[in-house]
Amino acid sequence: MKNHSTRVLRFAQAGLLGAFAAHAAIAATTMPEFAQYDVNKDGAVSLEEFSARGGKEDAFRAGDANGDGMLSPDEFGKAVAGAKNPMKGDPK
Ligand SMILES: [Ca+2]
Ligand SMILES: [Ca+2]
Repeated sequence: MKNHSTRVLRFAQAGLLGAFAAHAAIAATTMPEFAQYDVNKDGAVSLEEFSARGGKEDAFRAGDANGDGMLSPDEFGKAVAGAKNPMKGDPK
């Protein structure tokens, strides 16, 4: 009885870990190193932080959808994706 419930628990944990790892892998590809760019940890990447890591101002402007001069994690992902994609133009 005890053995059985332990095994089920382990299985559940493995499943959770697997799901978490997959999610982390997806997050890593969509927004690489956001935390590394966000030096002051205010949850947004400024142009200074972006260019300090070698980011191009063009990519920063392209990613800054709301034009507040800061990249949110979401905007950061777009800026990096745009920088990696040599094709300019509207992806839609
Ligand atoms: Ca910051
Ligand atoms: Ca912004």
